[in-house]
Amino acid sequence: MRLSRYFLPVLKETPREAQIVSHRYMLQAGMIKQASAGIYSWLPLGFKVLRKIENIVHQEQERAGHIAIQMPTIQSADLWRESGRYDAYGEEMLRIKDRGGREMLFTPTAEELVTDIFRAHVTSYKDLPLTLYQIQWKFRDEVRPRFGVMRGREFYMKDGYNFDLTKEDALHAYNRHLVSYLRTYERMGLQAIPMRADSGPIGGDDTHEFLVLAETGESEVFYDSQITDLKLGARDIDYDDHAACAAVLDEFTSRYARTDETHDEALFNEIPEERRRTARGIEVGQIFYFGTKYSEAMGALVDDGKGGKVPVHMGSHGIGVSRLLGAIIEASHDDKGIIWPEGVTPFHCGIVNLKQGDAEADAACQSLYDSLTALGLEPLYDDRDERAGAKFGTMDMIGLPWRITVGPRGLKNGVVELTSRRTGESEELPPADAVAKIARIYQGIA
Ligand code: P5A
Repeated sequence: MRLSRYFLPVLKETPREAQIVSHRYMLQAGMIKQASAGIYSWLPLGFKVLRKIENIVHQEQERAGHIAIQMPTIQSADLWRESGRYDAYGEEMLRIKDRGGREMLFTPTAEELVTDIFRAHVTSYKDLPLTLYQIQWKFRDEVRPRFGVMRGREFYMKDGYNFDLTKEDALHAYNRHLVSYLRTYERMGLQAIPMRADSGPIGGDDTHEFLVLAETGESEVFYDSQITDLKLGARDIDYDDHAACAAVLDEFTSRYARTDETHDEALFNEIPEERRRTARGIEVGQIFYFGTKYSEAMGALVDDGKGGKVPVHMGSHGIGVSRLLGAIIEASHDDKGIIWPEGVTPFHCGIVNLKQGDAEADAACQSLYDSLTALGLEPLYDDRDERAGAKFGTMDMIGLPWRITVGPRGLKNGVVELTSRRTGESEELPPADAVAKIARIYQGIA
């Protein structure tokens, strides 16, 4: 993409309404624009990152054997009456009437709708296990929408639902989700710690939230510092292997880590004092096992193979896809702007032409652009007629991990400059070597 033809409305001034850095940078980098309280338009740069995050989520869901569907955002109140949640959900639910006076709502989550799909089509244990998921907009009329996409009213969520014959199988689905979530967050450059939590309006006893530690997080968390040493890394866990998934759950949840909802001071104090940590965290996901809560209420039964009909065991699992943009920025920025991890960056690298209009510099930039593009990479070429300082400022704010700077002086010696956004370190090298280096960095990522 050439910056002169792109739509990147970078703000010169610091937006006053933003209280936390991710919100400020998302506005300043021209990623989002507020439409009304807690509701945002996604501008090109923000939309690109949202799509990258969404793709990672899809890939990891598919790897775990989960099947994508798409359910509507507007649902009938009748279904929610069957589960008893229409009244129980309270003011967070946006309720709408259609022209016939029928009560509808904008989905805050979709346990009821997916259970309705299941009961219409699945009648036998032979069709289990089954996990259906979607990535879809949700609406919750939060009392205090704030911090931009962190706590929106409209937000983008991956929501998945497992259907199993037995509790044991459903607990395997729970563990499998835990493993796949750890992988998903690590690919985005995040450490998200599973913590025992409270199930709230979704229900059930078993539930873990995934928290990214950040000073601006809304949740207070208590944990054993040893937990931050854990990493899934390159381990290739077989998602069908119950014992292997359960072992990961044990490894990642055996140490004390809880949100304030479930915090137990006495248990916490059993950890050696030097390992006790109190901090704040951003909740980027949550997994639930709630058994037959919805299947019993809504009659989602299957033949059990022994002549009987039994309600299926279920759980649901959510990732805050739009919130993740905020969480990643909170975890990865400096005072000049965002620093995108390679896995989610909107463009793979920037090309800065220090002397637009100079025949040699223009040709070198164009050639770099073509070579990178031919390799399947997406560069953002700042071809505007602007001062170098302004070009660097924009690149630093929007946070592309790599920048190639091209100027007549370097070109005389046959070199361009390659700079890491994270470390600030630069090296001079021939253009072809810069391209090769960037291609190597993104191998297996892009
Ligand atoms: C699990 C999927 C559920 O709704 N039902 C379907 C279950 N879980 S949850 O914890 O309530 O939400 C899942 C994740 O969505 C994100 N989230 C939000 N993101 C932005 N703004 C909001 N107002 C908001 N509310 C929830 C969180 O990341 C949460 O973990």
